[in-house]
Amino acid sequence: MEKKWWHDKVAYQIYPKSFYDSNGDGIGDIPGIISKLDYLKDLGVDIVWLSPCYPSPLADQGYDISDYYGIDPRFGTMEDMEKLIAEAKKRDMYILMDLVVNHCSDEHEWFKKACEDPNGKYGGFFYLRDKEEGKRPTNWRSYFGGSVWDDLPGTDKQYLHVFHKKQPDLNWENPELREEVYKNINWWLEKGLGGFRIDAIMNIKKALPLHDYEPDRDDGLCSVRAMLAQAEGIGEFLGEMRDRTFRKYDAFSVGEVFSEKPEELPDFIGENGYFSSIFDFNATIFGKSGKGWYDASAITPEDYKNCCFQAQERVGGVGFLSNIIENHDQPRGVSYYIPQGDCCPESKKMLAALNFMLRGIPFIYQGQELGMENVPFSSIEEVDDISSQDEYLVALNAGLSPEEALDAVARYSRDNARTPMQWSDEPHAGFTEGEPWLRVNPNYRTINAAAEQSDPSSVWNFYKRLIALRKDPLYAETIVYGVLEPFLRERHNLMAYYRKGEKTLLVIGNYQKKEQDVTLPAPCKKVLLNNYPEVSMEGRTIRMQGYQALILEM
Ligand code: TEU
Ligand code: CA
Repeated sequence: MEKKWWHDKVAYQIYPKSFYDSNGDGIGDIPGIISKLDYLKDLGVDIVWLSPCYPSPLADQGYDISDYYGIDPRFGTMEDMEKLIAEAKKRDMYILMDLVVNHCSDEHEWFKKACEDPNGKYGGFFYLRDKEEGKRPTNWRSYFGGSVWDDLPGTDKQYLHVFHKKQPDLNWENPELREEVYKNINWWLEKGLGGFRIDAIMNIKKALPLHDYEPDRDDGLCSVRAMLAQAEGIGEFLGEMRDRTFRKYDAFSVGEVFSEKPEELPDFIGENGYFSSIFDFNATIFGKSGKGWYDASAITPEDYKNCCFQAQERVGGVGFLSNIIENHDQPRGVSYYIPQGDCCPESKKMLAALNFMLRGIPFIYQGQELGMENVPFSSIEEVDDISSQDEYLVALNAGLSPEEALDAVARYSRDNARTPMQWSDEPHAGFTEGEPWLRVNPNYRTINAAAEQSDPSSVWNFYKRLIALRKDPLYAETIVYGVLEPFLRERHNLMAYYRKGEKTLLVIGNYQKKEQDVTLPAPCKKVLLNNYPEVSMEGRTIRMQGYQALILEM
């Protein structure tokens, strides 16, 4: 396999609105990110992905872009962005921006022009259909609830939006639109970006001609996913985008890809794939229900193990997955993947080790390195996120009581990950000197960067050691390129695997509170990482403590 500059990197996702506020308006900003670059460098991060900071009405927190060539004044200026890229470069770091081109904002000038002249050039940038009284062009339900169709203001047409109504879908079938997208990507890459994370990209190809599918809820609508499953030919768009943009710059591109077909993996992330990498969402989507969040089933340690191993098997040596525990759309991983009541520094570190040592590119979401946890929501009024608000209504409509509905939403709410980063035990966790836009998690007095950086046994320092291990010249080749082989796969609540390359490493996590004995197949040369002070070993049998994680050189 041809080696690429990003293979051995460690990436970190920043949600700008909640990372660090430099000017006291309660909103995180780019100067704030610049001032924390040394913090990230110290941790060992190489690649920083910023969730969107383009001009936006923030209907979906920036995933609704009104100008692809700007920076939202709330986040800073273009000079700030250029400075961020330059400051990152000085530290051998790379900045990725978020490429949100399945849709724009209804406040983008393209959309405004489409409203003025739906039959003109910009009408062709969107999916427009003639409005018929009492009927929608198709019966698809948007990801955020309700029909995907809304009236195109001032016209007798309707437009398609698979997400929020303020996020009209762009028509990728139109070559003029595609040219605009490529021009914009190249414009940013010329500024020295390392690449892009590519949002919701599987939605750009619709199954044509548009038509109804079998309804899947009482609302008479069907999930837009039913249509996507029938869409063919997305590769033509993705290959063209790669050739016209990323490839020329040797840029890193990581796709938010939910529904690729297994046989298409080589096209997506193989040598000369459409993307450098795609996220592994196998554990993220486990147990989710077509009915809504309220109907989802919990994920157990066994499920988590199987999800990771299945994804690893599927990809094998074809390419590189990007491995995540959480992101801005998910609850906090430690609250989600660790059985209720067992969330503690040891279990957080175990989850970190098990995920981080998988083959692929590790992505850390801001605060994950501190072991930040879900938020104790006490009322739906405290929830800002549009997706959570919709899911609350879905749960109520399904007959749940308000308490039960809140409970379901609290477990999955995207706001769990969106509360301000916990920097210190100062007011508002040191995130802002003003009033934060979203309430800080009350546990910031104990879970915060300042406290953890000075505590050698903290979750933060464990992450730092994991990253250092990945970069250790003795082990880097094995951790980056070595094959993954499950060990004692059938053993209940044990997740263990080999990484075999120049060296042989064994990663073992006792995924439960109870201790459990593990007999090694061969002598262990060295303990590379341990989330406990000691290893209790008799002969070749290790008595693993509750949630103990070990990385051994064999
Ligand atoms: O998410 C795409 C996506 O599939 C989401 O619908 C996801 O399932 C949902 O957030 C769960 O509630 C991307 C972005 O990551 C997300 O923040 C945006 O809201 C969305 O695209 C629209 O741009
Ligand atoms: Ca600010």
